Amino acid sequence: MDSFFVEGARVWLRHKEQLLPSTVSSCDDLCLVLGTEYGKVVHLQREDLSRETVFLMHPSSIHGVEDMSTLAELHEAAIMYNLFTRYQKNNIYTNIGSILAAVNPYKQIAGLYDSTAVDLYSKHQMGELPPHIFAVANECYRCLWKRHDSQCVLISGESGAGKTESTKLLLKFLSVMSQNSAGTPPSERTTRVEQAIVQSSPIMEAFGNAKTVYNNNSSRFGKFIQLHFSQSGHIQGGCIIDYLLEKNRVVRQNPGERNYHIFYALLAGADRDHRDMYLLSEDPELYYYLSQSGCVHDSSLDDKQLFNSVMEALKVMEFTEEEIRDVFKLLSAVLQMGNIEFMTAGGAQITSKGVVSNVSELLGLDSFQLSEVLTQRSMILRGEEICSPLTVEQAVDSRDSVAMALYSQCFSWIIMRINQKIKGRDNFKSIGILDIFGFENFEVNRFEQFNINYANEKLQEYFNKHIFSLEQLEYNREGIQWEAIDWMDNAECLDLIEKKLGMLALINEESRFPKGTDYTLLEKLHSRHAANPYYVKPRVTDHQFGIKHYAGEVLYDVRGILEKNRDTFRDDILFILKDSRLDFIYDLFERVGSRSGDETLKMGTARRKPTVSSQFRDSLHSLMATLSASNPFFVRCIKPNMDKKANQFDPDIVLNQLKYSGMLETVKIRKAGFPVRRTFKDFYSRYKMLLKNKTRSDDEKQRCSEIFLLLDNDKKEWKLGKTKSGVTVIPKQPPVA
Ligand code: AOV
Ligand code: MG
Repeated sequence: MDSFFVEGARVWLRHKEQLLPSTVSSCDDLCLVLGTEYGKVVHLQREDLSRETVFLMHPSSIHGVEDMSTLAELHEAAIMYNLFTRYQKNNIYTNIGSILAAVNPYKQIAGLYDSTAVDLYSKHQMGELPPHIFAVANECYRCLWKRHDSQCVLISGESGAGKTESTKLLLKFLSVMSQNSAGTPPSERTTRVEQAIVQSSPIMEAFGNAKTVYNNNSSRFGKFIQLHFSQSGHIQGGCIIDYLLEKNRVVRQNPGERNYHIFYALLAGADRDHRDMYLLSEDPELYYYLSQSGCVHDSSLDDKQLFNSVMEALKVMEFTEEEIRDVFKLLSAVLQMGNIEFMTAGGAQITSKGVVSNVSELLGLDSFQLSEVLTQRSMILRGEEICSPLTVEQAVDSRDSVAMALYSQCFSWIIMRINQKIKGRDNFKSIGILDIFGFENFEVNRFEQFNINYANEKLQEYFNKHIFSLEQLEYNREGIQWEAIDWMDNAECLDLIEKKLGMLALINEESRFPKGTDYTLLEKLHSRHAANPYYVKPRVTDHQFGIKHYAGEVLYDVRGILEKNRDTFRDDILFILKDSRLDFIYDLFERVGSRSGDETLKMGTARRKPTVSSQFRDSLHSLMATLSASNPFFVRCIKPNMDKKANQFDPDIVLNQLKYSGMLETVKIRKAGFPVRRTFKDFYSRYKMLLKNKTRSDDEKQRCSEIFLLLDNDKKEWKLGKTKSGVTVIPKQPPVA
């Protein structure tokens, strides 16, 4: 009898194109019964069996490994099963060489991130302790001195995979390292900056995160946080760059989703006196901007507690009472703005006068002027003012555009204030952490998803470049032979989007074209790109185009794209906002147009205002340039299920992510390659004591070879190139003599 027919044997079962990890639960002469680890029972007739359909599992797969590159079996199923067995034991982190895979546990795991863990990981080198986000942070910190260049951590994964939580953990670890850094004690300023950086998270999340179908705390903007360190290891300053807040959410949300957290927090947390001051009610249902989606509460979100933590953070960041009041008044004005209603009477008329007067009071505007500007449009033509009435639909649009402008200007102002607070010297090296909005594919995808997915595509390109292209290049350069690995390149998809005459160019061209409409855009997209293998022209609908992204095919609704891309704001509206009695509102809009790069609201100036997508493309390109100048660490967040639930590992969901992120190829390249590379000189000086002065050679390469032979006589784990030595794992550092 074959050995794998023993009851309890661990095997792989090939089933419908998949390999399923299984255990033999019974077997007799006729039939074999297998229980798969993911919960299925499969009966097989003995005559069906061949070595192809069921084969024994390697012990490394059975027991699980901390580093995927030590798995003996190289297929996606083995990688996934390794994640699964570890996940079941609450080991959510796994290494793939120097890359960290993190499976979202959707629960708090006791002790995983407490101060003991921080302390432990800060005292050990990478590889000495189980894989952990703190190990990445620690290595990153040490590399500031080891490698003499700036570092960055790039966190990827689809919406809800755990990027933002990982970012906060990195910040937490680094700020403790900064506090405990040897040498001079941290200055008072350092401590303040550290505190402010940690406290900026609750503020940014309250204003920039919201509940979506994929994530109850979904980042609706991207951010790149740079921490500047001093030579002695303290954080001496920081800087946050934000990317493309989804401002449309302020006025519209999909069913089951919410507006930005801060609105609900304000209603739940402000006391009566404050609510009176802000002219606010307690009940979110009363506000159209909050109630339209049918979701105002979520059991996982504690709005009142969020309010308290935001208040505390605002105080730590030294926002003044007055500033806080100004911001809340603006938020209240936005909410009430949504309740302004119109009817038709020879053009739009406002039916809710009381609401307009509240909004005007909160914004320091003249109520009459506000009503006028919402219901008619005035233009100066040959020195004369000409007014034309708006339809109800246009009036609603103008109302919504004011709400969005107020909110997005306020968001930028908050980021600016945070940056003022954490600004410091940057005379040594920095660590940058990138946390963007993850890949999304909703039922209806719009301009926002197009940009979000484009950003993810860029990040994947950067990953590919580092993990595959540059790696290959280095082996060639060093003259080291190795087996090439076939990886999925997304360059063509990116070309479709951003190259000359690509989709972005078409969208921008059509945005500039006065007669351009969403439909003329769609026609052009179809006619120019229909033949591109990454472009999808849906057969049935007449308002969609699609892209085959690295993470899956997404159909986008063309309706509204041009307007969002043009992002124009009427001059007459801007004018009355600048006329506000309140310094805060005046300042928010006064800056518009006067600062470079912040011209998003101004229209009709001699210089053409850049479109949203061209600005976004430029900011992504400049981000990539910054990243290319630093040494990257990669964290791959993985979502175990679509239900946001703990202890639920859905193999199909995970497998898909492993596939599109190129995890198998990553494991292969890590396994085939020599990820730890040092120049001969560097390697020799670090490990020379192992030779105990016995070397006879003057040649650095020869000396390195002697050290390696001592460590691994079989020559399996190292290779010597032209200028560098490559090792599969970091050799244990010899004790300092
Ligand atoms: P994202 O940043 O990747 O999505 P988050 O970091 O917001 O995802 O994670 C989503 C949710 O998963 C969090 O609110 C937590 O409830 C849970 N979670 C994630 N990581 C952990 C962890 N390490 N431990 C415990 N719970 C965790 V988006 O921003 O939508 O792309 O735009
Ligand atoms: Mg996030």
